[in-house]
Amino acid sequence: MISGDFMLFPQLNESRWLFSLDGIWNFTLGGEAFDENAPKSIIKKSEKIYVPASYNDQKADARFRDHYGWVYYQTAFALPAISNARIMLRFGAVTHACRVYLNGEEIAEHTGGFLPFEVEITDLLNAGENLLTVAVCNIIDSTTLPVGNEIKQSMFGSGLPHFESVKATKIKPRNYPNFDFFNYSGIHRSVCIYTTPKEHIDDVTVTTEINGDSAAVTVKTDVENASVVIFDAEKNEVACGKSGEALTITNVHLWQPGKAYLYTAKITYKNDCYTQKFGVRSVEVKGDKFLINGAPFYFKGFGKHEDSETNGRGINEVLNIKDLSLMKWIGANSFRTSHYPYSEEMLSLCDEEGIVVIAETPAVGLGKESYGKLGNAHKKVVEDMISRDKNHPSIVMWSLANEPYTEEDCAYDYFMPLYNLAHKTDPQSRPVTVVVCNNDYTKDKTAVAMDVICINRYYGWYIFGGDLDAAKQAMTAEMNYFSKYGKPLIITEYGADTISGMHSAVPGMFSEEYQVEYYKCINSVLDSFEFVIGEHAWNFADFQTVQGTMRADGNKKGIFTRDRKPKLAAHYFRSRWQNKK
Ligand code: GCB
Repeated sequence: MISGDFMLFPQLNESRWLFSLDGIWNFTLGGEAFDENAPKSIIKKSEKIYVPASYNDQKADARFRDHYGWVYYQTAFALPAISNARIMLRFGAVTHACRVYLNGEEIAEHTGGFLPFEVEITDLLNAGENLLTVAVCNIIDSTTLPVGNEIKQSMFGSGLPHFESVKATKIKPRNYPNFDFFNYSGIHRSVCIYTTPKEHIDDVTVTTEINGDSAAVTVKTDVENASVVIFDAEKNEVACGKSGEALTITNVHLWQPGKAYLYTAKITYKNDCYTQKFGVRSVEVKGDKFLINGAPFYFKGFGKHEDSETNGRGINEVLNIKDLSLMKWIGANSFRTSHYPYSEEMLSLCDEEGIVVIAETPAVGLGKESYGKLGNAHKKVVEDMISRDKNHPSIVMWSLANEPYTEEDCAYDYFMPLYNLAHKTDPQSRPVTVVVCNNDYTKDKTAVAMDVICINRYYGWYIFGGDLDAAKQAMTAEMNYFSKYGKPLIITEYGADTISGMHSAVPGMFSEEYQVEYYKCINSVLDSFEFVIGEHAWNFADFQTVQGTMRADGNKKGIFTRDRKPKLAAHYFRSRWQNKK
């Protein structure tokens, strides 16, 4: 059994145990085809690998970095005697698809690399040692999110006659991402075992409504008649009642960008209890403004990645702390979880730190042909992401996709049901968007149908590279075009690759000075349009990508280096953002 609908973050409390399986596991690289025998026995000649983290950069070995296909993880554990409980095995994220085996028997299968899944193991455990094996596949193609290209071999030279002899020999298959970040893979987030009483709470949904100085708070659960007690941040009880009832908090403290305030709901049902943090805040799009708690909000910040040296895309909580601290240092107030749902741990940290988040699905790289091929995958990831993340006050908008092809009506027909689904699934009905970057923006009907128009644009880099005068004119023309829709617009990406330490008196592409001049130029355009309600520089930090002629050890558009050193542009943004609105 796999549960995907209800995704309460595991917790240790009076009624629930929580055991971590993170640590050093046994590991072996497999091939393109799934090996039936690998999960059945202890992996022979295994290597050591750390969980959670990508496996790609943990070894000084290109076979790990460039691996294509299946890998096998294994660990053994024993549990203390636990009676009368339901025992769950939970994975925070395994990228991209996996099969899970307990003591040689397959117990779960999951597709989608950025959201949690869990399986009940109460009746499957041995009294002593248990063997847990996880087979993980990293193949991406036109049916997966994110989308991969349908080629498996090195592209260079293909089609040229004198390369036919090379092609005829065995060239190792590889993934060709249709996106610009490294296809890091493996067990990326924590693995744990947790218990609940047999009769238990599976889902909690908190909604709030501000009425003057007070707020009505409703805590819904999947079980009937749970009792609810609400505590303020100082742990004083401020309201109590039953699940489903509107409870009143008087003299309410709002959750504000940069000034977070969290309440805690303690929910008790029979012998089970669960505590859920929440914030009281409102989000609304009105005319061409984005209102948080009724006040216009200007998004200052970044598109980001979950990406770091050695960990790859694996959760890195130290870096999460550092990143939010650097955001405060630079005067940013927000980021987008480009291009996939980030860890629950990061979103909770944003709740605590008052950082505003645009949460994005892993739908990146969608060409026109994707619309017929993805089946229910996109719908499911929208539902699952919102079910997991609905209670985070930091999240103020959902992004359905990054840069899908939207120059034709088929895109509108594809995205409108997803737009409606997101609104329907979200108990707060937050604004919904899709982030676009079309060659001919005048043909796009999809982005402008969303609650907020979100545009990625690279005038002065990919288009008019090195010519900031032309970039300014093109950006002005595009903003003039979008101003007629009467909707708010965020520039969700703009940027220039910059090699840290490269300087030029006359700013040229790739130099730190050019990055500053580029941003000054584009920002001067953004500042002249009232309906522009945000600027997210691409990217917060340099990050790893597939190797290629366009990338020198990854994408260098970071305002910080990959190890979080500020480039010149960081100081420029710091003085801009500390003084802006
Ligand atoms: C984009 C993509 C982003 C890339 C960026 C770039 O438009 O959304 O994933 O990394 O451009 O730097 O090319």
